[in-house]
Amino acid sequence: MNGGSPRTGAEPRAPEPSLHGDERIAPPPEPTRVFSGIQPSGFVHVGNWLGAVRNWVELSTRLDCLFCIVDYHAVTVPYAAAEMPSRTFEAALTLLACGLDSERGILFVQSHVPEHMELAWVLTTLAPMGELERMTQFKEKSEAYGVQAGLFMYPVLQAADILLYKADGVPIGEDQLQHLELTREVARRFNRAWGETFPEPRPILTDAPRILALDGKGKMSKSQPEQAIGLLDPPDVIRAKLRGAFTDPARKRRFDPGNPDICNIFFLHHFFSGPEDIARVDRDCRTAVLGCFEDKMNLAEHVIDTLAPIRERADELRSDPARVHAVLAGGAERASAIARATMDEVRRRMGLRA
Ligand code: AQP
Repeated sequence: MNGGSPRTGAEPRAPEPSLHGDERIAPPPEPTRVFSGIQPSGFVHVGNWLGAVRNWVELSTRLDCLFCIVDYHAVTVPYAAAEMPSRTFEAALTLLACGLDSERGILFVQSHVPEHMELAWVLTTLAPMGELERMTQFKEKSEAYGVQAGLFMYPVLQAADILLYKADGVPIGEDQLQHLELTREVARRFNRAWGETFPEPRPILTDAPRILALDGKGKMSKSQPEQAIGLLDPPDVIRAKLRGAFTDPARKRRFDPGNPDICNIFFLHHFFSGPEDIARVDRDCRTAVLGCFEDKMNLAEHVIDTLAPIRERADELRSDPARVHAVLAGGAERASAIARATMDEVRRRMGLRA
């Protein structure tokens, strides 16, 4: 099969309930403004796409949306300065190739709008230290890169990103829920201290809130590129990566029956393969008619076909880099107008620059 949007056959996982129990009874109202971000810390992968970006594209067709390449977040881990411009460009190009568009929503780069930093500083005065210390990402990244205040303050900057635009809907993957809960807490604290200013943003999750890495260990992420399928990976790279991917760990020999319910490859089929294929894989894996290798190569072709339109649009855009830069310049201008108005209000409420 192919096509730009993933197939979801049998639902692999129900969308997470929203943060308030009572919202399970009545669905929450549609958000009025949506904000989300992606780090230019490597290539955009199918985890980003299934967990967030395809939702951004859909939401941008009907809501007021801002999407941000959060480069100041990406500087919290070691990187080469010479690579940052191309990473940022590639992130923008990939998002546009996925279907974002300057006509529908604002796409911009965080460092082009300095008010993000200004609001982040204000919010540090309201962010609870205990909660920042408990953040899973802070603990994991501190272990990998050493403890520093940038990693510690990361969720505060994220709160500033969202609140600067008074967004009330944030389409993210499951890994960001903890950070968003902090944003909600900071918004409440600001409103209590300085008067009603910010909405409490809600998460918007897809039916794939957590895509696992190809080795099945942890989530697919940009910091492990060999365990992630890039949206722009060439077909041979996708085949090679899937060839080495983990399946049902209990299936040791070719004629052992497999259990698709615990197989990461079967989970991925739900987003790339048609319902008939999914049913066939489910049946033939359990009876060992289908081997893991053959199944992975079958999935690879579906992934390649599904991502083909994104790759084609990316190739077109690459031949016209000025278009990508123009979208980002226009986006920064439009985002800045909103950001300046919010900061004027924040300063006024706080008695600053009176
Ligand atoms: N594996 C995933 N499954 C579902 N959603 C995911 N997202 C990230 N990984 C998955 C969502 O994608 C958006 C952008 O997140 P990001 O820029 O933080 O992506 P990353 O790949 O996790 O990049 P990092 O942080 O540079 O990699 P690590 O974590 O290895 O350091 C978010 O909405 C995120 O939830």
